[in-house]
Amino acid sequence: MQYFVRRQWDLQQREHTPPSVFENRQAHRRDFLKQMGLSAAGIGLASSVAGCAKPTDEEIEAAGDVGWLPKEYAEKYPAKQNETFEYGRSETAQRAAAEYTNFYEFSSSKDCWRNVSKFNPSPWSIEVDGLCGKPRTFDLDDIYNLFPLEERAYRHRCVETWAMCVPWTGFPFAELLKLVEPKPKAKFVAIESFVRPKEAPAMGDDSFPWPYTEGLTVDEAMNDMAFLATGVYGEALPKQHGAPLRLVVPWKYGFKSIKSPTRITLTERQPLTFWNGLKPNEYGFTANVEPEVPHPRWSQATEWMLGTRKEHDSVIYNGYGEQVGGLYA
Ligand SMILES: Nc1nc2c(c(=O)[nH]1)N[C@H]1C(S)=C(S)[C@@H](COP(=O)(O)O)O[C@H]1N2
Ligand SMILES: [Mo]
Repeated sequence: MQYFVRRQWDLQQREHTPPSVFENRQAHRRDFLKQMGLSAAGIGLASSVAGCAKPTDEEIEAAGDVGWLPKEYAEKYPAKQNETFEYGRSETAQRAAAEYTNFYEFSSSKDCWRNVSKFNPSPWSIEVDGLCGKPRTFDLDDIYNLFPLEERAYRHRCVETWAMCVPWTGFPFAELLKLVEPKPKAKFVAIESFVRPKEAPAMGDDSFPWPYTEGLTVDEAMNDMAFLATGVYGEALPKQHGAPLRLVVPWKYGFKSIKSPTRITLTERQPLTFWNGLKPNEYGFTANVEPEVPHPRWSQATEWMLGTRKEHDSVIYNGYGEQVGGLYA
């Protein structure tokens, strides 16, 4: 079976893809249909199917439903701010980050918050297995009890050129891995998300090779920057950000930061991963932020911030070269 997914922007060939292509696909689609000379009726239909009034902050907040985590947890497991991390830019508005998300299990059009109501992130468990001395399964209580939480201000750079600055709450991925004692033979971690088509409507689209999968080398996973986030903006993770927890690898393109994992396997060989398997020429396994290396369909030299659309030059390793450059020397 061939997993070729055609998107309207496959046809767009410019050096710098304008943010509108990623931010407002429906408008882009209308332009595209116009260019193709399609009738006004067709255009009207396309936009009426897609057209939705601008949601209120309350609607977006309610949809994210951070109530999946019992309120007492905030008191029982307070997070300490880690001052070593700074954005070097303005923080992204909470609403802007919650409204525009990539979570293909729920939608491929950024509006995942509209489709997460059936998703139930609690109870949850993560099985850790493969080449390790102490394989085990962690439930949410284990995770909250075992790992002291801290807050880190991180930049995030999606391969599609949008970016955000958000305060994640969580703990280093290394802390979890150390507990299972990886064997020297283990060179990679393979990470797998859930399969719940009844809770995640877009999983019914079987042109995608579900579950979503990602991977890192063990050295990358053990680097202090690799973070497992249980919250953002001082609250539990809204469902569309990857409740109940998600990986954050801020020196790599965003697709490496897998949401809602259920299984982590230590392996000797590089695992097959979701986007790398679908389109290997567009989405590499390593996928470090490298502004000099263009995506085959757009430049990676600049990025634009969610909410403000402010443009910035992109920076090698997303500006985290001091922390992770040694991994690639
Ligand atoms: N399970 C899963 N994880 C995922 C994705 C996804 O579709 N499914 N999208 C990735 C992409 S492309 C990006 S840019 C980030 C986006 O994180 P955010 O939507 O919380 O900002 O999540 C990543 N993690
Ligand atoms: Mo992304």
